[in-house]
Amino acid sequence: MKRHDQTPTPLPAIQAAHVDNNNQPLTTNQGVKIADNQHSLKIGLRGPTALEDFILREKITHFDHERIPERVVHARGSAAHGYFECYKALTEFTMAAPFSEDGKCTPVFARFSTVAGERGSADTVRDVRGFAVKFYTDEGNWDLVGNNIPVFFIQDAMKFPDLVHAVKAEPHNAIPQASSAHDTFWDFVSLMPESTHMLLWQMSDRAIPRSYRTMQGFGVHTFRLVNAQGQSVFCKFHWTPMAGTHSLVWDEAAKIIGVDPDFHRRDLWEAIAAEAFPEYELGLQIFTEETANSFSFDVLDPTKLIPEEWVPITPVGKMVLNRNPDNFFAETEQVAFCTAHVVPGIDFSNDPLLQGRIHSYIDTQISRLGGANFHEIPINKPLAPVHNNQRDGMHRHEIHSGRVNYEPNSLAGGCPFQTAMSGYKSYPEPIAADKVRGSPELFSDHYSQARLFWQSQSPAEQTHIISAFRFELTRVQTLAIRMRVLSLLVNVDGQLAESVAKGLGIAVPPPMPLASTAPIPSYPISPALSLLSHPGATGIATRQVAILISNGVDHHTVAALAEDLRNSGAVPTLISSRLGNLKTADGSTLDIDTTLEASAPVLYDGMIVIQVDELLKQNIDAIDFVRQQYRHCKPIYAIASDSILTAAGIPSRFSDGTVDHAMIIDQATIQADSLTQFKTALAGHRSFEREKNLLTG
Ligand code: HDD
Repeated sequence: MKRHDQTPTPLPAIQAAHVDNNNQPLTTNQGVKIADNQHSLKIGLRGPTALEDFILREKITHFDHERIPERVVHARGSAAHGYFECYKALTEFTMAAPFSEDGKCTPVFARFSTVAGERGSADTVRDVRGFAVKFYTDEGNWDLVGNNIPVFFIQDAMKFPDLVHAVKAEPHNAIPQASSAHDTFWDFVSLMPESTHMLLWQMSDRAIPRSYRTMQGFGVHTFRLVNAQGQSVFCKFHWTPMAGTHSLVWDEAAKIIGVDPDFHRRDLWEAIAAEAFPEYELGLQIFTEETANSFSFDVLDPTKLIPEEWVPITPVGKMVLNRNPDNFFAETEQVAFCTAHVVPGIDFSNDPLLQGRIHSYIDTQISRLGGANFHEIPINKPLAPVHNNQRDGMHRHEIHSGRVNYEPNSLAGGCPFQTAMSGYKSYPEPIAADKVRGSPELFSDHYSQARLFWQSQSPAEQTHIISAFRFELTRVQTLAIRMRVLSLLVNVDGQLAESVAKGLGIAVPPPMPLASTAPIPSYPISPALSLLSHPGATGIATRQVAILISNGVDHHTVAALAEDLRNSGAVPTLISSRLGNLKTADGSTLDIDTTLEASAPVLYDGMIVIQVDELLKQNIDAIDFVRQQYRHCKPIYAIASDSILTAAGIPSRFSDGTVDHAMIIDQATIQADSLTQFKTALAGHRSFEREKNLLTG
């Protein structure tokens, strides 16, 4: 696919499988037309149903088997089609097909997910997010199965089932759903000091993204790139959203779980439907084995990252998601990502977590998708032709003719044949070592990078991390577990441990003994680790704006505002206490989009409240709406509505007297300057300074 050919057309395998029911008669699965789809076949109108009713039986039997096992982790997810465009050929480092030519485009399917919750759980829970991308390259499928956090809880795949058992709902009562805030999770991680770094990320705002469109993605492990000459370098993969990195605040995330459990799914779907296509830049940290050996940590340890200041990120291309799936089950549910799916030019490192994953993903699809032929499901079919002697198995679709299903053969002219030159060759890494169970000495420093992350956060982000630890550990019922977590945190930062302990009403315990006597490496602060360092696009495209109005509002003002916002790409929604036509000052009417009863402040990135009447001013839902917008640090533009701000107890200044620039008040009508100020605040996403007024303790 070339750069000019990026129209969002379905992949050939999906196109071929597409069914169009338009103007078609209803049939059975055998293609027999159905005369009556309302009644079963009965012996007399009031009699029993005949066993011979093959139409009823086929329909019910199929229905009875409509569900497949959900993913054991990452069950809840949403996906989209798109393409990856390579900026410049990367042949110096890799022969991987997506990077072979300047401007080359490769079709992709990306699935974003939470980890712990079940398929029907809510989107905005505190959790790591999966960020999996299937590249349909002309050399076969390559799956980059990453997360939105660049490190992981454990260092070795051997511990993965334990980690997942601990974080999922507890086995005796299946509580809690999609939450790490319970004893078994914290019991496990407090006994696994290697989790500490990841825990800080998980308690940070990274774990409550505003949107799948505003979170980063990481390949996590060190991978290998291999060029056509067989030379190899190490590489880490980074996705950065062009829309910037933005998160929710916890109180808001928790409320969205109730008011719109599909918040992220809807957001992704609606953005693509509105042609505000989500874009992510792919960047690589490329480094040699010698460079890797100079680090104070081991690049095979997935609980460590390489600070950008040590190895810069080279942008190599961008992914654009431009088409929603046609069918959730056929595509999003049946897509099978496997870390083992690599193409020539991409190879593994010996990271013991990655090594275990290479097995797990193919294995899990076999029970999830009902057999070894899951690669034949349209969404999983490579664009590159498939020819081999693998045969039979459940649900085989392909029909191979002839008597030869082995290699070498002479009866089929030796076909299909091995391609010694262009076929996949594993990098011939020389290894001379004993067969052992254990981990390298450098794996035992569990705190320096946790400290690096902590120290690189802005004050607001640090405050949120403290609150998250307090929330989760308050939910934990066993005091000894709380104490053990604190003893890990002391090794990260005394102030952090103290602030968390204060919320728990306990004294800071002694630090957890270190696992090694090796000197502790120190890292300079890495500003790139703060979410605030990736503001992204400056505009307000796709931002949701609530416009709260009541009878008597000036029609022209509302229309002009809505149009201005729409022209900037934002999505205004007119809200009032009732649906239907609202009477404006000039006697005309305005169509209301939704009501205070049916909507919620947490669904909007900012709000405008215009000329509220006496009734709305006293409406508890309206007051609460404004108050929550304030509490969640979102911009509020009040036009002739300061009375409702007063009713909600909202100040326009911070406690130290300085101006809150996300709180804009006009006494009479809309002012151009104020609107610009509101839009700037909306583009900035949040005014965390406001927390000065909000935080206690
Ligand atoms: Fe995993 C799914 C990401 C460690 C075993 N994983 C899964 C998905 C993502 C990740 C994004 C969902 C893919 C989709 O959308 O279908 N997993 C990661 C990352 C890891 C990681 C970034 C560490 C760096 N995973 C990991 C380990 C193992 C697994 C160590 C096992 C040894 N992961 C699985 C799995 C899943 C899975 C059981 C469940 C469903 C699936 O594979 O298709 O095989």
